[in-house]
Amino acid sequence: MRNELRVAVVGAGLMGSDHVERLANRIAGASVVAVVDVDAERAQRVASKAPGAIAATELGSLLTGDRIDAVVIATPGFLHEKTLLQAIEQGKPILCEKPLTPDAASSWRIIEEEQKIGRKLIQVGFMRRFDREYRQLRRLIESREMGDTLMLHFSHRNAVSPSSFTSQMLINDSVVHEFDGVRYLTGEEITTVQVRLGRPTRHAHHGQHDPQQVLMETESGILVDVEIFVNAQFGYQVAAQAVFEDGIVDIGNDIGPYIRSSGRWGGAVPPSFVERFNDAFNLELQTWVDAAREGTVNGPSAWDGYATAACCEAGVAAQKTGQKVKVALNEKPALYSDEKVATAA
Ligand code: ISE
Repeated sequence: MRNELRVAVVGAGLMGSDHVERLANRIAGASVVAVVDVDAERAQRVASKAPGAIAATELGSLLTGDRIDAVVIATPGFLHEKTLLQAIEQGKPILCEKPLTPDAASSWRIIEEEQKIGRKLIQVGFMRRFDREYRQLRRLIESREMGDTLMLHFSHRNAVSPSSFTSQMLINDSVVHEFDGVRYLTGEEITTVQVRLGRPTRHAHHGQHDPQQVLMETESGILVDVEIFVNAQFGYQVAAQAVFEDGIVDIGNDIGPYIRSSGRWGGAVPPSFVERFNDAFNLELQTWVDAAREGTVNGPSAWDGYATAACCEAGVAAQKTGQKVKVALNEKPALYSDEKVATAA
């Protein structure tokens, strides 16, 4: 294996800062050498969490030369394309937070650039694939020990959302995880998406419809429903129920320590995705670092980023009409042809 991976983290917000802290303290074989953010003060503050890391406001000059080996992209999705193209041009391994880019056409441009290099460089930050229960459910589906999978029901609930979180972001930033989750769990592409807008909560922000119900179909006809509710107040929950011919499986129901105390029983609800997916984030980063040091990718690829971007596009169109919208995908290029839909075993 190569020497320690020298990483530049681009974007010093919540996720960027979390990745810096994890890479510095919990991940083996990597060090953060630079934190890049347009806000110099924020870059400096986050860089100070990683010994020896410098702060910068631009990635450009850091990429050329021999100062960094790999890039983590944790800026908002609409800024990903430019950074991805810069890093691909320099042949650097990339961990790109989801979404790869906000729409199918720009994600396809990334696929085209990666093909020019001729090898995979990108892992997309779909951390559910690294969650223990998601993996167990996928194995159960694959094994067919309870027969065929017929339906998947998902609940995706956030305690609160920022006031800037628009209706479209419920699809592009939140349900994007279920688009990938369905593809990962079933090994099938999603063929249609429909969105139903019912009674909104009084906690929804102005211009935001919350909750929403997203319905999908997969290639073989598995029916999927997702409740996305981003102001659910009580805490964070990402759960799924799989309906098989011969059984029902639930994951993500906070079966932590069961406590009896002071005349009450129960356990704790995680406040946000950072706590809920803590172990998955560690495994995601460690897997990325190990693969990057070997010059490979061992996680959700640019193809997965593109396919989910196409689902998001269909979802946003479906929000407007309430109708079923077909998901349009280009043919999968040879570079990704060895991948089943579900990578990251
Ligand atoms: C956030 O960006 C995430 O990625 C979380 O996993 C998701 O639950 C949340 O809804 C998103 O806003």
